[in-house]
Amino acid sequence: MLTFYSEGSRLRQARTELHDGALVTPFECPERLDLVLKQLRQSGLGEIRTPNAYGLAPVQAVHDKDYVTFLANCWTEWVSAGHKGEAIPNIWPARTLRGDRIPRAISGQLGYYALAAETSISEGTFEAAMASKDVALGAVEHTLKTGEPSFGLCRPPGHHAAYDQFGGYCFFNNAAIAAQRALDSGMGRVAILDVDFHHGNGTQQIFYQRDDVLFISLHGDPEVTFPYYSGYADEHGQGQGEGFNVNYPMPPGTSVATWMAALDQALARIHAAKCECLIVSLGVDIFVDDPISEFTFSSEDFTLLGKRLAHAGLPSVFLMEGGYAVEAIGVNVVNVLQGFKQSME
Ligand code: OKP
Ligand code: ZN
Repeated sequence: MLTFYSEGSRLRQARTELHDGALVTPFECPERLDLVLKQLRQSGLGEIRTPNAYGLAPVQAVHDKDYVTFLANCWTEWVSAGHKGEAIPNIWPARTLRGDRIPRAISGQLGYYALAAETSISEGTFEAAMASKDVALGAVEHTLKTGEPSFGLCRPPGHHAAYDQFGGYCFFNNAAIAAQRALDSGMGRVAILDVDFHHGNGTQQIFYQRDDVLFISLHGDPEVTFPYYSGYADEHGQGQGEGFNVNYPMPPGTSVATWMAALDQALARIHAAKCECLIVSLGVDIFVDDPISEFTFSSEDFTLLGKRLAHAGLPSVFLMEGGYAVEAIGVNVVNVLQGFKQSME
């Protein structure tokens, strides 16, 4: 199985994340790449390739043009406005304010385009987001061409990024960009299965009114976990998209057996909807020792997950989402991929 990876992903070197009322070193850090690359190299899973540069068109196929321009210019504008730290929003068009204006000042634009405050924009963030979507596109192109599975070691992650909003460590929605590419190449319907601990609110929002992408997410109950305002079981999709969005929220501490039972339901829906290709938003923050998440996967459970995903029998693309600074993230990712590879017929 090929892996796609870009050195450009290292250009995101943020120093600050708003966490527990303090500015801390971000959990979503470049060392995550090293941990995964190290295990991939030891595993003999397959070659690691650098993707082509695919430009902005595939980004603009799922994101707002003005949002992309905002991300491209944000750091420069922030610095030239004289701000000292990294770009962090501190006001939003909240429910009682106007949501129909995009202010001229970068501080006003930040709140307009942000859905959360933990994620700063730093020098190189846009360039890293570009590299990350190229990784996703390289992976999906390879799978479309060969039918073989592929792994995109995306960083920064993507599943919280919506049509015109960043947050939750995400800027461009890599899975959505890859799914759109698969549709544009002639696929009739694509499934995106999001196994990250956090609900993939961005992916849900991008495809909410569409029936050509089936979005299914297993995640921590938003009543008590990020992103709080999305990911409930009654979000089914809208209009044409009715029935093509499925959420399985589960409480903190949920057993692997319960989680796997939800996965089986998800796979049955993917089969019933006649999806032609599977994109997995692969967050390994469901690991028991993840520092910011509350599910209970062991490293061996990830092998089991890979095996079950192979039973769907679809051309599959794995795209990295979350999983934080613990040595085990490399092992856990490789276990999914090895489990998948071993179970393919
Ligand atoms: C990104 B991805 C934890 C607060 C959570 C943001 C989490 C972003 C997760 N105390 N803050 O889905 O792994
Ligand atoms: Zn997550």
